[in-house]
Amino acid sequence: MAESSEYVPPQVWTWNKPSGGQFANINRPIAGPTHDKELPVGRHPLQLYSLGTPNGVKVTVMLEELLALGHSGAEYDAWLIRIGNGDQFGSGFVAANPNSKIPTLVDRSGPKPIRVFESAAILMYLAEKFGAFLPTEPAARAECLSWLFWQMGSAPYLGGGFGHFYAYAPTKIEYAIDRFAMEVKRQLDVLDRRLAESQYIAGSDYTIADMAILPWYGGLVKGWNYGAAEFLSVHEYKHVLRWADALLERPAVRRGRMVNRVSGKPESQLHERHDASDFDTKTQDKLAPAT
Ligand SMILES: N[C@@H](CCC(=O)N[C@@H](CS)C(=O)NCC(=O)O)C(=O)O
Repeated sequence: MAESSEYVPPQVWTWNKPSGGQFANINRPIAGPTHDKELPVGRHPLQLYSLGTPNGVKVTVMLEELLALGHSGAEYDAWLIRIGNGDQFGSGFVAANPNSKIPTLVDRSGPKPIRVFESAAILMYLAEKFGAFLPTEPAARAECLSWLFWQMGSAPYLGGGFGHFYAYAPTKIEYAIDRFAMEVKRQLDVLDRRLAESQYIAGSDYTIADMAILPWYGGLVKGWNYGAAEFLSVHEYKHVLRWADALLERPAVRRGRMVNRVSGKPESQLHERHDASDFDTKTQDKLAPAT
């Protein structure tokens, strides 16, 4: 292994220089707002403040699935939060989510707005509100929630660990990439073994556990995340690929993946969603270029 540079941590860490690497400009060691800005509010009961990242997509897929089932109360406005510009540090956003991360939901259907942050909390909130995609029978429910929280505990090793050091860090550190590649391959094997015996993650029904895991691990085996498909030999995870391909055929998954998306083909990007018809009329290829 290559020699690492001789960094000796000081007695007390201080924030005195940008850490380097992609996203360094939004990293801060303190919480709270940096500026005053109210959040916009649209006409629907549910207001989503998000971005089309793997964590954001979980929620837009869930909302599109609920609408596809006929739950009109799941109509939503999806507002774009550009985290690279620091929108998550506006005062209105921080009031809705003190952790300053997308996705964040505000339910305005009742007498008082209800804020919900953390993607798994949002998925559970919506599943319970509409009675869908979360089994009620105790064993099935336990299996679903176990996999949902498996995703919440595991994905930071994938994104913050592997993805960061493989794709974003300013220098390639063999020790860090080895450590997290090992863990991510182990996680993929966990999923592959599960999906060898089960059609969906939690059993024979499609649930919020599938919605949470798809954008992270499905995206990884499809080669969308970190350009790491070859490096991680993702073709080895045949059952994960079978499952991801099947889910990606679902119309609601296709729509959900377009919402708040700001990269990729123009026809796949619907920056904001305020009406079901926006998928046909407001994707980036249909909007006049800004002058
Ligand atoms: N555990 C959180 C993670 C959310 C998260 O990390 N969101 C990222 C984008 S995927 C974010 O908003 N980053 C902005 C920042 O760190 O300032 C969840 O699942 O909702």
